[in-house]
Amino acid sequence: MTAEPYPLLERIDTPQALRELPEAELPQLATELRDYLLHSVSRSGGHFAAGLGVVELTVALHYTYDTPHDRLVWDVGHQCYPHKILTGRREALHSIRQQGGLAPFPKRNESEYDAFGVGHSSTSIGAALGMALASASGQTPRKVVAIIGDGAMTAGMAYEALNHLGDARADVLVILNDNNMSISPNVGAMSNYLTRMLSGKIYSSVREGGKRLLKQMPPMWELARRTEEHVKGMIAPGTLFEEFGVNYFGPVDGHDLMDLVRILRNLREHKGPRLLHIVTRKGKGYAPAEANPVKYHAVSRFDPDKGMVSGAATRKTYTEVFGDWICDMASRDERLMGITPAMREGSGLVAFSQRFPRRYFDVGIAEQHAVTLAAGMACEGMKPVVAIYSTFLQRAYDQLIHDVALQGLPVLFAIDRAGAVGPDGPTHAGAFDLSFLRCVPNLVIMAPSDENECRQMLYTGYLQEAPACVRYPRGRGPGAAIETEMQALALGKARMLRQGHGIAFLAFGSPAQEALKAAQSLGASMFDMRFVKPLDEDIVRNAARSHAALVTLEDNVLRSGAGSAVNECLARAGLDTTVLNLGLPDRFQDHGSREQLLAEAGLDARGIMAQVERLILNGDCERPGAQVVS
Ligand SMILES: Cc1ncc(C[n+]2csc(CCOP(=O)(O)OP(=O)(O)O)c2C)c(N)n1
Repeated sequence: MTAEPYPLLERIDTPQALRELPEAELPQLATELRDYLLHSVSRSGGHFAAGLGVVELTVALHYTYDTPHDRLVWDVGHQCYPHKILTGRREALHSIRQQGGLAPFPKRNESEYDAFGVGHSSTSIGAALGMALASASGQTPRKVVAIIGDGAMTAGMAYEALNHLGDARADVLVILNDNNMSISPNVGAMSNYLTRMLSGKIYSSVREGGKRLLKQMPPMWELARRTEEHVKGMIAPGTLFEEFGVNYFGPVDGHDLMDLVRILRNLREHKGPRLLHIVTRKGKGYAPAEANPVKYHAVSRFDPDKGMVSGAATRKTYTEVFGDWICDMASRDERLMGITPAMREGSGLVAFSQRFPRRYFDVGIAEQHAVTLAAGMACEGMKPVVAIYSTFLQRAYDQLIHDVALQGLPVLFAIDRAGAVGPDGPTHAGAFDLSFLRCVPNLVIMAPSDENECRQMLYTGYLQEAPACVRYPRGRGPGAAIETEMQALALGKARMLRQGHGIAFLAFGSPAQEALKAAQSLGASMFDMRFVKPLDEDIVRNAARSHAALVTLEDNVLRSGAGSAVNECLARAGLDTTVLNLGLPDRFQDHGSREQLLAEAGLDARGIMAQVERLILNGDCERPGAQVVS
């Protein structure tokens, strides 16, 4: 960046300084803020297009609300970069998502301006309502604003909170940031409804009318009355939000900063549940991002003058392996239905959605519904495949147990981003699925050690007459040759990768590659366990009898994970073998690269060797049943 290209922005170290600026300088500040965001994120990578879309809104909010006393609750939080810049973190923005740097999302212990920690979507209205009710119960009076996108408005949680908000009559302003985009183009009846509201004559007349109202700057009650009547009259009979008991204002242009300031000033003085509908453009102000907001939702580093250029990849990611498999499988079996909760790109379903549009279902950010929908399809003889990130499957846990597993329905869960995820931080960690899945009856759980195994496991799971899960990590595998032919694996059977002596490594999924290196150096035996459930208990018992010690490895928290399954098996068999369990620690790991997080957990070859030497070779290892936390 050139020296001092941001004369106004560089003076804003706190929102207080922003509030001291004359209103006339705000547009210039917004221009600088947008430019700063572009240049910083193009150097660091990170979430981008959503932030560009809320530059004016962020300036207007901090200008009109008394932050941090008043609470701004950002939904998902991927759009919070401008907020971080204006709240004392400008200079640190370049470090975002890197180990030791700024967190990728709002985080309460990073800044007093981050009122609520986020990462998973659609929590903002509920959290804001909680804060408003706390404030109303005699605590410090304050204003609370929830900022939620139209994508995040596809989730059940948002409606559960609206339902409560309208009834509680609590003092919350919800700002609906409508850009007609989720990560992909937004879907669903709500999205269609918002589009209809904005279309054609209704929108322009409301907008023009709204502007006239605002220019006259009437006293608040008058504005409220007239705006309400106006909106009721124009869009009526009452918006959906009003049916919920939430006063609706809008739609207004979310890039007209001066209007936003005036509207927010008025709404701030208003009481009760109210919703301001703003219309913005995702990627606003950077032409490549406006043209392709999906591509610029989250970016790696790029040259602002040239835009993002995709590099030629040599090895396939696990996501791509899944994307190829589901297309191959769908062309063989017409019963296959592919389901994603709003993650078409991230889950590798773009080709499937294009080739099999009638069997492709993007249900919006609705993980719970995605799983129950699959259960319903399975009841009728279909073969649903739910493509879901490990972290988001947490949302659908009851549906997985109650709707799928309990009924023994053949739903295949393709669980992406399992294990350490990396730059998105603890909100997106896939560290828990083995623990929370292993205890559910009727499930088959597989973890591939390479790309080909992933493909064969997906096929194996698909053939089951019961629910099955394949959990695979973010990024690329070791580069195994992928067989086009699909072959079902023997259920619950591990495979030996190396015959050694003394120590046996039992690896579950992706740590197998690093474990193999360690096993080679130590002359140890090595098993690719493949199945976390059913566990290959014969292999476990035999390995325990023929080796002095076992080392289990998994890309999952140690607590209740695959290593625990081995410990339980040994305890049941009365085997007193020395066991070292390696896996992710019993704490939330901060953001960093996936490799850094794995190394931090001692799951790289070096870490594995060091722990084995310390804990086994020095005779310092705990007995089976006890966890050795790295
Ligand atoms: C529970 C959950 N599921 C999926 C995601 C992944 N995700 C992050 S942002 C996003 C789209 C959000 O769209 P919207 O709220 O409209 O914000 P925009 O990016 O359009 O500004 C999705 C699906 C998530 N964060 N949380």
